Amino acid sequence: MFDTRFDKKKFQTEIQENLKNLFRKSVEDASSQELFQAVSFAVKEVIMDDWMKTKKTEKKEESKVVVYLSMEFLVGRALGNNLINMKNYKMVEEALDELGVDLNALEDEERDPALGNGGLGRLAACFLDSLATLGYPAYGCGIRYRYGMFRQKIEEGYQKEIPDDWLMNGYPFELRRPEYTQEVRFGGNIRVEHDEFNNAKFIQENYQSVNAVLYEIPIIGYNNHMVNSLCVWDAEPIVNFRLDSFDSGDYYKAVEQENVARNIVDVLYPNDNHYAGKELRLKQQYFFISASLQSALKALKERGYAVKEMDKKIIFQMNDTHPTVAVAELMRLLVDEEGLSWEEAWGITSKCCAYTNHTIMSEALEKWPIDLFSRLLPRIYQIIQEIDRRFVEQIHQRYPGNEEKVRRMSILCDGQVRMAHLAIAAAFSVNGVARLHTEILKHQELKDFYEMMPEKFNNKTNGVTQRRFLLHANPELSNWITDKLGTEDFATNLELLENLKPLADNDNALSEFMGIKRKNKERLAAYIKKHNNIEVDVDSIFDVQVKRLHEYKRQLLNILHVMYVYNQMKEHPEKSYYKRTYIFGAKASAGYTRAKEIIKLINSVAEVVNNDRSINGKLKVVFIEDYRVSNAEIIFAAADVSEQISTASKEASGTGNMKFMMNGAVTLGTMDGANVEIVEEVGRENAFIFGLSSEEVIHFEKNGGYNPWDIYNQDQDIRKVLDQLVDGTYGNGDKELYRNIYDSLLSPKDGSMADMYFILKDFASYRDAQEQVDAAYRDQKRWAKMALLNTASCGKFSSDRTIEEYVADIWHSKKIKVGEE
Ligand code: 26W
Repeated sequence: MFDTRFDKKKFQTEIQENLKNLFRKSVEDASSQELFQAVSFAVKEVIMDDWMKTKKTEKKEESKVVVYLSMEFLVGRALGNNLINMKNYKMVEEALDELGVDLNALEDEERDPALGNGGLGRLAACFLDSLATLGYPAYGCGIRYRYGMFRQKIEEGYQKEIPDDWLMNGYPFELRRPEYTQEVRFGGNIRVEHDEFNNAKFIQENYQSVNAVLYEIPIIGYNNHMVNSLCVWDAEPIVNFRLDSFDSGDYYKAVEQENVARNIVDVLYPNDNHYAGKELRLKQQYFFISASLQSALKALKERGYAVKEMDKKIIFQMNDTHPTVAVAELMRLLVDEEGLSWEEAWGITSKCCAYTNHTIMSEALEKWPIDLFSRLLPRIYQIIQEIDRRFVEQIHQRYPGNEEKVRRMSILCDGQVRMAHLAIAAAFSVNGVARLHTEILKHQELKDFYEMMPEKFNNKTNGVTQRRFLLHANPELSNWITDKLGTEDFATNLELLENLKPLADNDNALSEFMGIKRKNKERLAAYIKKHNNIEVDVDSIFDVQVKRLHEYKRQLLNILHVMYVYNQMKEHPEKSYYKRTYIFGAKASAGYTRAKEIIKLINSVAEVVNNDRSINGKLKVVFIEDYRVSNAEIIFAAADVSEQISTASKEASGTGNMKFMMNGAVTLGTMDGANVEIVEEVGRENAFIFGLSSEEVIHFEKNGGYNPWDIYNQDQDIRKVLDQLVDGTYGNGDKELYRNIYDSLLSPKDGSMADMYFILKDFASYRDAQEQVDAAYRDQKRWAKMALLNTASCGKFSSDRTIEEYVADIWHSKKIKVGEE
């Protein structure tokens, strides 16, 4: 079904007009990039009507709006996804075909807007897609980074970071909205004045300020004409002096302002799960939060509401602690600017703000040094002091004389501002992102807070959007499902996939299903041939681990196991091994040395293994360069095995695991994050589970770990693999190349716990699970059944379900319908 409002002829004319106006060219002499631009602008033109209608309806219905505050929105390419959601993909494909243009090739001309690191940013993008699809008025608020996540090049096995100049050719879908510009102030000092009633007024002086300029990106609902906005802020200097009449003081001030503005939105911090405490990052945080909150307040008033009604009309969802300064900024706006009393303002703030926790990794916790914080945000710091004073009073009341509690829970402590504590003290809702994660928060990490305020805590298991990760990423499978179910409704109701379950006993259906997997493997094999110049066999098992490189995610366990398998093949050539292609994709934070060493190791192993003719190509290792949303879509569709092997308790949820499952890959994983719930849905017999449980891990951690030397001494195969790290096998003769990795597993030089992530402890169990994978795949029918049942059981993991839970338990917002008129 096509959208009737999309006229093919008109659309073609529009493209030609755009080519003429933008580039003075016709279809015949335009480049692919120019065509991409012209087509995107033609699509945007259609979007505009729905966008205007959505805003009108939202105002008319007096909707409560969700404001999703996030430092990251990893939206991925827009063109194809927008067409899918507008239900015009096929029609545009046809229209372009008639002009002799290939839509697929145009899609590849779009740079990924990489305004995020990994899970947290991509989750935000999935949520926006679901909000629009379900009909909830919502705004994403974030930063328009000039440079997004760096592009990764692999040179001689090492990661090189290349700046991501994603705006190089312009971004056709954004809209600049200078009329919504907000001023944001930094630094200076606070002067207190008293009015005739002795009310204190707080005046910020000698500050530097910048303009926040709004860009809107349309977020299109699926088949419902709803268009929400992703609002991203750019920084510009405030120029308010005349060149002909400035005195030198003004001039220098103006140049200074320009400098403050210039670098704020320059670049996304590429740290995932690691806090670095950089002043510029705090600037970024306050910059987008102040701009977003000021404009929310303005919009509220413009719609004719009293400030005191704010909690009925707006909800701020804080995506991790990164936007938590919102709590204090809202208090400032309400108290200093709107003249509310502290109590009134706190009542509103705590009813408007909710907080999502995405990690228990202690090194990820944001704690700002007080001197830095108070220098940059003097008034905000005062407000946090008052919030802390009152919070500590509450703790005292509840636990009289318990100074230890106060020390553990206060917001300000040891010269630092603890952002998570600020978030929990202020928010009415604190949620984790998978059941296990929430339980760990309640009973370990945030135990004190849960004990004092249990009513705030709740779980919202993550989900992903099937529009991008099934419909767009895997059209073959989507069409097949449509055919089998006799409906496309799974696009908005993923639970319908359950009706595929009977097909698990239908030989025909199973072979069709695996036929589609094969086609998708061919597509990935072609990508690999083109980018890596490696031939991979589509009949081999595609065993995939793609995600950020982090020690807790244990790519190291995976590659050590590959080294083990390779040794086995060499030592026992008589044994049979099912052909396997191990596929990795991962970016390491620029400053994360260990992570970079692991990338180098993976590439070194690939080099040795892929060029060893004696193993007859039974084993291939591929490292996919520059893993990002666009190539992820190709990868998920082609995977047989989904590696989700984090140390139990460390992965809050994982969302890649869900994307693999949706596309019929079988999980090989630990009982961590959302894997627990995946296994619950698909059945333990349709996954490969191994390793320590989260309780066991936590128990070992509390008792100082375990002794990895016992394993080294007892298991000769593991010993051999470890020795190979330091005997030059994979170092081109350099024995020192992987010494640090070796030491981290057996005897860390920095006094930290040996094998902190229990890689050797879980190795034997992982090896067993891998052998089970091998055996299961040999039985093609059994495998097909498992794979199909994974797709059929993924219904729970739609972000539509997640969003409905947020609405029911936290946001309480209402759907709107954007009319045809
Ligand atoms: C301050 C540095 C920093 C940067 C990013 C700290 C923490 C983060 C993120 C919270 C890390 C992150 O992306 N966490 C992931 O969030 C996903 C969405 O909920 C989960 O699925 C992943 O398990 C979790 O690692």
